[in-house]
Parts: sequence; structure tokens; C-alpha cells
Amino acid sequence: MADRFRGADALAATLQAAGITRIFTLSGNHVMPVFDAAFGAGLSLIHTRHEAAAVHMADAWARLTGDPGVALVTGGPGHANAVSALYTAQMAEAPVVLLSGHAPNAQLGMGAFQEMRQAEMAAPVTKASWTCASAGAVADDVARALKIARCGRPGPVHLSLPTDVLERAADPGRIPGPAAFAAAPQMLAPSDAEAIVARLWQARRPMVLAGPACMTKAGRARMRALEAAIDVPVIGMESPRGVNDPSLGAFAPMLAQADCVLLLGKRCDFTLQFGKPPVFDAACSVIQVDAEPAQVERTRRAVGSRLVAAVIADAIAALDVLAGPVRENAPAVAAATPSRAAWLAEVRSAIDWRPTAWDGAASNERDRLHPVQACRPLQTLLDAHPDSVLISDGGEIGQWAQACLSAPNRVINGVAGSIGAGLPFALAARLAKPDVPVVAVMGDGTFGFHVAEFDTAMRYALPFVAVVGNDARWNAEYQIQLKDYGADRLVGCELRPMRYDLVAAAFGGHGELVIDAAQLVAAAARAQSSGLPACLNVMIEGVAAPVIRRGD
Ligand SMILES: Cc1ncc(C[n+]2csc(CCOP(=O)(O)OP(=O)(O)O)c2C)c(N)n1
Ligand SMILES: [Mg+2]
Repeated sequence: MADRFRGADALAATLQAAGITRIFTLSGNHVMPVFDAAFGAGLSLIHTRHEAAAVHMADAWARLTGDPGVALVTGGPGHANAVSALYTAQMAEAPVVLLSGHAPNAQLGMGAFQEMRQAEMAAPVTKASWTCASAGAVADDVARALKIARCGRPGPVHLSLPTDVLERAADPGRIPGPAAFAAAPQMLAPSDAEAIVARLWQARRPMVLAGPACMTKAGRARMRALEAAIDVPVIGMESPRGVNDPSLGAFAPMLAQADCVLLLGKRCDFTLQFGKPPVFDAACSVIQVDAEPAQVERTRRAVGSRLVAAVIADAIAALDVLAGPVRENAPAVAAATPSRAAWLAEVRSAIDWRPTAWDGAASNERDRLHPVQACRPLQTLLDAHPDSVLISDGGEIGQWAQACLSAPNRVINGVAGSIGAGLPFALAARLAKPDVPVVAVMGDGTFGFHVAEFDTAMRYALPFVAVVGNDARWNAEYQIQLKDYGADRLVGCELRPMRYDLVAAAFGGHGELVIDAAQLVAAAARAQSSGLPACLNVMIEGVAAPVIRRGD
């Protein structure tokens, strides 16, 4: 126990005051004062095998609990390793705070150990990124970082903490109270909500598209409530495949028919083909509710005068406002548009639709499963608990998993389209929800990124079921080569049919090889009941991801 209150103690006390009980970390010289300060401060350290894994865990923690996820890494290379993972959190709109050790302020410009322009490095993938100036500023800076991460469009924030800042004396009487951490929502005014719903109701085929921040379990419940309240399809979008996200079934042709779309925290980006045909009808009007004026400007540039109304407000809070008092006007307007219920039913049935041919899916290759056979049986595990977690990561297999499986909680790699976070996500899910099935489907390439987190899972006794769809290649890129360059120009995407089950077992986990569809249900049940971090290494045929259209 240090004999004086340091910047590092102010950091620990501020996190404690904010209700943060757990930080995801990897040790290093610069942050050892924080490890020391965590003693007696009610902070548990989950230490990982790679800094990016620590950030991915903070990301999944945030998405599953609604509380900010905090990662702590060392300066220089530790920080650099962490930065790539911030992009996934940024595009998923997850409130994450990355705290990085840093060369001492007193040695800056002198060639200090691991001196690096860290704040500049993290700036493009964060909402805010800065270096703490003094021990006295630590508490306020940490409180500000937590607040920024949660407000408006949630997202990652970075704070660098120089070693002299962490070691010098701070004032224990200056730890901020709860108000310093609370995000003040930008509320949608009820009158704006009423005007927006009236516009939607004037349309024949209206639709609401909600952004990634709304895709938490609580957010999805609020989306469903809004849909029920206004009788307009409310669709959450969090996939880089956009309207072709296989978890949205045959949705794309429905959006193409919409005549009025409300973008509710949903960026008008590549996932919507920038609001243009053929994804949108050329005459479709657009309404936008977004926390960021820059997003409204972007939409205006993309769709011009088709953007008929825009309001600056937080998307999640707006879900409730839109579902609220506007209902009072419902009978009059509803009577004017009797076809709305039919349209809603049509959209929902398109989203639920899957090709009937999938029911008989089988692999063309010996000792291999079709991806549908590798995924569908896992639904039993997910259905066993009302709060189960599905994690999906990887290239083509991730798309199959999202097409075939659903769960009350779902964490996917998201709009970033960055692969590799699946295992860290699984560990964080287990920490966030100690008693529910956690099923993580990923590709064989993806599994390799953070396989050493099996060690972390063993150290902290964090069981989950990882299902590797093993096609011995980076299939998503292989499929691009096949389509764009031809079968004789396949290069650089092959992997080996590795025994990932044995790798998991070597870490002390449970591992099983699956080469026959008939094995999977029993293997999944054994993996779940093993009480260990488990890997089902399912040999699959490398099939292109589905693009689902009715009539297939
Ligand atoms: C960090 C990162 N690196 C590379 C890519 C490009 N990429 C996207 S999918 C993919 C293949 C993934 O292979 P695997 O996990 O085995 O899944 P599969 O496509 O084979 O089903 C690659 C390399 C990416 N999206 N993100
Ligand atoms: Mg693969």
C-alpha cells in the first residue's frame, strides 16, 4: 500500500465512484502504479494475452451490460496494439474507455522509453483522445472520458496517463460525484416526435432504421415497443453487409419499396449504399434523428432534397419518445392509412424468411458439414436460457451463423467488419452473464487471432462454447478471388485443417472435433456441460455467404 495518495489512486477511486468494478488489462511498466492502486480499491483486473483482446472485452462488456467498458494497457507498443480494437467499438457505438500508460510528461521529446504520440494515434478511432497533464487532473479527466463515451452516439474514448502523473501526489478529496459521470441525453422533443410519426404515417410504406447503438438487448426491446406503438417496421442494422445482412433475411427488396425512411441513429453510409438506388427507391424521402450534426450533413450530401426533416437527438432515448405520447393521435391518422399493418406484416415475414432448401442442406464434401448444419443445431443451447448470448465473428461462417441463429443477446463484429474479436467477446460475455449459455461461432482464420485468450479463460474460470467453422481457408476473401479473378487465380487465402480442438485442450479447455452433422448436438451439449472454455472444431465446406432473396 502506497503511503500517499497518487494519481494512480485517484484513477482507481474515480473508477470506483463511477461504479466500474472491473478493468480489462495487460501489464506493463507504465501502468504498474495502477495495478498497485487497484488493491483495496474494489477494482478487479482481468489480465489478458493481447492488448486488443482487452479492448474487445471492454467493448463486449459495454454492449452486454450497458455500462462503459474500461481497458488499461501500457504505453507505446501496448497502446498501439490496443488501438486497432477501438475501431470495432467505434463502429459498434459501444461506450469504451481506453486508459494507456505513457512516457512521463517530464521526459517528453527526450526519447523516453516507449515515447509515442499516443493521443494522436488513437484520435481517428475515438470520440476524444488526450493526455492527462497532471496528477491533480486525473480524476476529472477519467470522469470526462466516461461521460463522453456514453453521451450522444456512444463510442470509445482514449486517455493517456504519463507515469509521473500516475506516481505524483493527488488530492483524495477531489474525487467526482455521480453527476460527473452521468451522460445528459439530448432528448427528442415530443412535438418533433409527433411530426416525425405523422410523416411516417402519411407514407404508404414507411420504415425506421435504427443504428448499432440500439442493438443491445434493452435497445432491441425498445425497438420492438416502438414498432408495436406506431405500427411501422423498426429495423436495427449493425452489419457491414448492410441490407444484405443475412440475419435480416429477404429484407433488401422491402427497403427498396419504402417511400419514407427514418434514420434513427443509423448512419447513411456504405451499408445503405449512401441512400441511393437500388437500395433505396429514387423517390424515397428520408427523415433523420441523430446525435451528430455531421451525420445529418453527410445524409444531406448523399440524398439532397430527399432529406425532408432532421432533428439532433440521441437515438436510444428517441425510441421511447417516438413510442410515447404520439399514440394519442393514432386513431385519426391510422384510419387514413389502412394498409400499414399489411406492410408491417410483409416486412416482418421477409425478415423471417429463409430458403426452404436450407432444411435439407448437406455438404458436397466428405467428412464436412454444410454451414447450415454447423449452425442450426446450436439454437438448442441458446434457447435453454432467456438471457443467452450469441457471438458471431468471421467471414462467411459469421454470415451463416447470423442467418441461422438468434438469441436474446447478440454481439457481432459489426459495421467495422473487423474479424478476430470473437474469443475476447466470449470471455467478456461470460463475465457479464455468469450463468447463461455463451455460444461463439467463428471462422478458423478468425479463431487464430486471439486463441491465447483460452489461457485467460482458464485463469479466470470462464466457460463458453466456441464453435469454429473450419474450412481451412480465409473463405470470404477466397470467394472474392473465385468470383472476380477466377478459379485459376486463387492465392494467399489457404489455411490448414488445424485441430483447434486440441489447441483448446492444450490450454486446459474442452475440445472436440466434429466431422459429421449427427455428432454436433451431443458434442455441443458436452461442451456446455464441461464447465470449461470449449472449442468445437467443426469441419465445414467453405460455402459463400448467403444473400437471401425470396424465391431462392
Ligand atoms: C482485422 C481484419 N483483417 C482482415 C479482414 C479481411 N477478412 C474479412 S473476412 C476474412 C476471412 C475470415 O476467415 P475465417 O475466419 O476463416 O472465416 P471464413 O470466411 O473462412 O468463413 C478476412 C481475411 C478483416 N475483415 N478484418
Ligand atoms: Mg475459414
